Amino acid sequence: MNQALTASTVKTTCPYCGVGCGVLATPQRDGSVTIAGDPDHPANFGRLCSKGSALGETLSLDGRLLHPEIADRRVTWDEALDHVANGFMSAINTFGPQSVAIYGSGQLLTEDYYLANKLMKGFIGAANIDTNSRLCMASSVAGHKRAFGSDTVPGNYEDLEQADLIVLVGSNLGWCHPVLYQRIVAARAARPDMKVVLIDPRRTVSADIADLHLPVSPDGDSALFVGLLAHLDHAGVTDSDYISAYTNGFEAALLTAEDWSVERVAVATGLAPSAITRFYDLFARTRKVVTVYSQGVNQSAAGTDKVNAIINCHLATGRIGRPGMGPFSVTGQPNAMGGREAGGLANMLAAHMDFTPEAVDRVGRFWGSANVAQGPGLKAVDLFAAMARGEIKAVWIMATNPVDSLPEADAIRAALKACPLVVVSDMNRHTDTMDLAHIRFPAAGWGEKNGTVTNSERRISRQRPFLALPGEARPDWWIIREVAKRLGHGHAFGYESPAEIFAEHVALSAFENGGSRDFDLSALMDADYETLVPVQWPVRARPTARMFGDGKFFTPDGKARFLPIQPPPPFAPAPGTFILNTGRVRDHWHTMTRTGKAARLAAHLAEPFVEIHPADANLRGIHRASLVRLSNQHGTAMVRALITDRQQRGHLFVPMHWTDQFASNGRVDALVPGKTDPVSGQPALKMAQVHAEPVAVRLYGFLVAAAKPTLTTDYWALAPATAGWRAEIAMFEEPRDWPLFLGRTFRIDTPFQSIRDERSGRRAFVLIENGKLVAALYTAPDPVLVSRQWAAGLLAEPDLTASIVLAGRPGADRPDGGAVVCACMGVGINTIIQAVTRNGCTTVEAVGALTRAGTNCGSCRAEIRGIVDANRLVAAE
Ligand SMILES: Nc1nc2c(c(=O)[nH]1)N[C@H]1C(S)=C(S)[C@@H](COP(=O)(O)OP(=O)(O)OC[C@H]3O[C@@H](n4cnc5c(=O)[nH]c(N)nc54)[C@H](O)[C@@H]3O)O[C@H]1N2
Ligand SMILES: Nc1nc2c(c(=O)[nH]1)N[C@H]1C(S)=C(S)[C@@H](COP(=O)(O)OP(=O)(O)OC[C@H]3O[C@@H](n4cnc5c(=O)[nH]c(N)nc54)[C@H](O)[C@@H]3O)O[C@H]1N2
Ligand code: SF4
Ligand SMILES: [Mo]
Repeated sequence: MNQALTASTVKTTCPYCGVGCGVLATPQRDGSVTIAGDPDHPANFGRLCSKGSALGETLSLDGRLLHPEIADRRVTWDEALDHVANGFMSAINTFGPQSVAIYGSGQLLTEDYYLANKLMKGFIGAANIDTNSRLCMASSVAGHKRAFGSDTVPGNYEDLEQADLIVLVGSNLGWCHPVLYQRIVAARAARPDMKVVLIDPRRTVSADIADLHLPVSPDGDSALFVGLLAHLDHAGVTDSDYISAYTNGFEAALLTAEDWSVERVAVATGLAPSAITRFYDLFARTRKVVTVYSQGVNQSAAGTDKVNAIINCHLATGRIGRPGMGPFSVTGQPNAMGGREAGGLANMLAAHMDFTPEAVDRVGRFWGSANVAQGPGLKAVDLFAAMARGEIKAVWIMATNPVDSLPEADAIRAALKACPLVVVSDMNRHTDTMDLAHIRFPAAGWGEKNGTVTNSERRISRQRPFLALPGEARPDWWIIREVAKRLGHGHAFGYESPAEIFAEHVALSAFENGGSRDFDLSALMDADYETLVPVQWPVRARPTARMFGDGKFFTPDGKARFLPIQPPPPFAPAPGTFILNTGRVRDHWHTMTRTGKAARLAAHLAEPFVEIHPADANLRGIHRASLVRLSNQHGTAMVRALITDRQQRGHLFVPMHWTDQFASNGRVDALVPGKTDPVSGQPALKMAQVHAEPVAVRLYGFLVAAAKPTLTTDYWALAPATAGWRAEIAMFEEPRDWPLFLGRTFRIDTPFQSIRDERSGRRAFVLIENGKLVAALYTAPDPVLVSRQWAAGLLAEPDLTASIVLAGRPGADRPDGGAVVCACMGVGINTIIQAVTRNGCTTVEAVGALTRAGTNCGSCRAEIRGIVDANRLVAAE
């Protein structure tokens, strides 16, 4: 158990999404930590979503790396640090500074980022430091810079509440930025005239608040917004005063847009002309419009163009920098924004400065280094390609898991295997990337580390520690400092605390700035780090809630730029293949290193799946809950079929979360090609082409076990249960020797009790010791029908008998709640359906009053509404 650092409540920030909610963490006597939303934090005002609420359940030391390792051997910090410094030094001496690289993450704190960047760009003298934000925010950064001359998000969260129209483009806000979504839901309840349009090929839960859902073809967004620009011009709602006073390039942008009639847009987007016109009219007649966009925009081979196509429409109408209006790129990770500030991207220098000769000189003088990198380094995808070619001799990966999250993930794995020196700093001993490391640094995690993060609305908040550093774990900034010292740069890395690093970051932002750069923290020069309250940048003498309200931009002539956008031709997949789209689910975070520890989060969606349209499934012989093999020239994956008309025909959706730690073959990035946006270098993670075919399974199975099982079946997916583990399995052949199979899987010699139904071929095996369930396995030739929640719950029950467990379903006295919908209150789908069909609930509120579902964080309310709607119809029939 983790040691508490304090007994009192600590104000900190959630380590998940870019909403950046304030969290109150209170360590308890029993070693647990109570988590609550911070009512004073301006991002969430006390709200938390399901992931934030479950943070206390992710803090165990299970699976943590607690000491440094070289080649799987425990070593002292000195040995590990010396080894890394020597390895980097020898690569630099032999092959030059371009032969080494750092690959970081938006989950590093600003202070960590600042030091990693200073070491690489300032003192090693090459710019090969890039970050997973390349997979996330790079197209927004590039689009902002093309339009504004700086990487600036103009608006803030209040704009979302004040807007009369919110356009969500490629954003599943309901699941990915749940508290922001809740703020919109609340604003819309208060002002029912507020409209929401959702632009997403899938009908996601976010459609719940949408007045209009436009199921756009993949990458049809540019055409849609180019057509909108033309429409705004025809409708006479462009703001010519604004355009002439504050912008350049309107004529050229309009010239390219003019050919894009609604009919042409309809062809390029797959949307009905009437739906397009409805959207265009709504946009044209509403002044207060915020366009929120995320990975459906950024993660595309035309991502930067999509960003500028959106910004063009806001500039053309002067709807930017004022209350309730503007383009709003929401950030993904807790410190995606902070990384951009510190220079974590290979094409940025530091503090929002580019590699201009003046900036290189300025930063060199500030850092006291004559060796500052002169130009950009390798962007993530190129960096790993260079590694595959043998050009990168040493790499240091921090707080990211590229073996799972970069495209062509199998090739990434191969590149790392071939790299002479792979250093990984992570909290966990086993991740798919950690498993390839030559040297492992045990990093401090959330609750232990100390520093700052910046959220989507440019608000800097403190992450504060409330737990002691476990074992020999150290914060990332400390590890970087120690390596920097050993590389001979001790004079420039003498920091004793994150506060000192932050102070230098503040000073650099202000250094020779004088209003010439957007990123400016000058008013924080004398701020007390310990008591720093959440504050939005720029932090100058005068507070600035929004940027560009005065029409001044950071381009050389101070004017914003329109970009002429040429939409790409529609994507036509090869005959017989599907377009594979990827993304997130509500209760998991990325590669599940944290959320994969919480049973109640795992209970929402417990295995990797593919969403497929019913007609496509039918055509391919893919049955409900059967297994599907996805394949293309890059790799394969095996996942569960989730047949749903939320998905368009010809499209598939697979979540990005499952790794080799949690499933036999669920890494979706093994299938995604490494194609990138030419401007931003961001990979097109939302578009792969795959074959999908049913898997011939002999036996399906579901198991629960008190101890972690060893899974070797052809398919498996493991998840935590409240008092043990649960797993889905499937086999292409029946085991010849069941006792041997059970013994291997559960590492138990004791014989199991079993039953077999000859007619259906169903079997159940169970082992109970002293009334407690040790393990149970249910198998069947078809997907197993056992209630997962019930069976997983048995692990926590006393006084069990084999017959109860073997029955495979709860007795009549114990209704089966079904798959969990409300993670906070643990309410399952069956309970909600019953509330509708038996108890006559017709609203989410009524269901909440009866079952408590949806009454805590509210993240599941859209799903509850879906269930209510579907079953009200059934009930009425
Ligand atoms: N629960 C949860 N929340 C998270 C995260 C998490 O792992 N789990 N991660 C965080 C991070 S780092 C990020 S970056 C954000 C991402 O947040 P989002 O971008 O909202 O999430 P995604 O699911 O990646 O993708 C959003 C949507 O883009 C759609 N899309 C795909 N192609 C296109 C297209 O061509 N056009 C349009 N218009 N839409 C398209 C997809 O169907 C998908 O619904 O979420 C953050 N929040
Ligand atoms: N197909 C597809 N691929 C995608 C995406 C997609 O939508 N589709 N989304 C992309 C996006 S937007 C993102 S942001 C990436 C995310 O992908 P990753 O960054 O690879 O995912 P994480 O699971 O967040 O990895 C973070 C790692 O850092 C560790 N960690 C956490 N905190 C700390 C810390 O403080 N210090 C250190 N040293 N380690 C820490 C965790 O244990 C974990 O192993 O995935 C990208 N990949
Ligand atoms: S919305 Fe949820 S995941 Fe995002 S910061 Fe807030 S509590 Fe954390
Ligand atoms: Mo992200």
